[in-house]
Amino acid sequence: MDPNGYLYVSEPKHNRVVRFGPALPGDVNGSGEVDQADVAGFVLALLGAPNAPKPIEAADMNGDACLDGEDIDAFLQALLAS
Ligand SMILES: [Ca+2]
Ligand SMILES: [Ca+2]
Repeated sequence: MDPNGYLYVSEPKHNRVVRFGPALPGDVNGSGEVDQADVAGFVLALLGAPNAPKPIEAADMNGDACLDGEDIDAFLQALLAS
């Protein structure tokens, strides 16, 4: 995912790169907004649970490519701002 929140998925078979986005940080269920429905998925992603929603990068709030406690604050703020 690039700094603007776009997600790139390459399709070598079709010789192209598909761009998704902009992805909304914290919107782990892809509904277009960060709300209470994202809380469970965010926690699962944070814990690295096998049934976490994909892409788990959606839960990476600060864009440092890892999910950790530093993302919790930003997630809560996005949640409260919704
Ligand atoms: Ca959502
Ligand atoms: Ca992070």
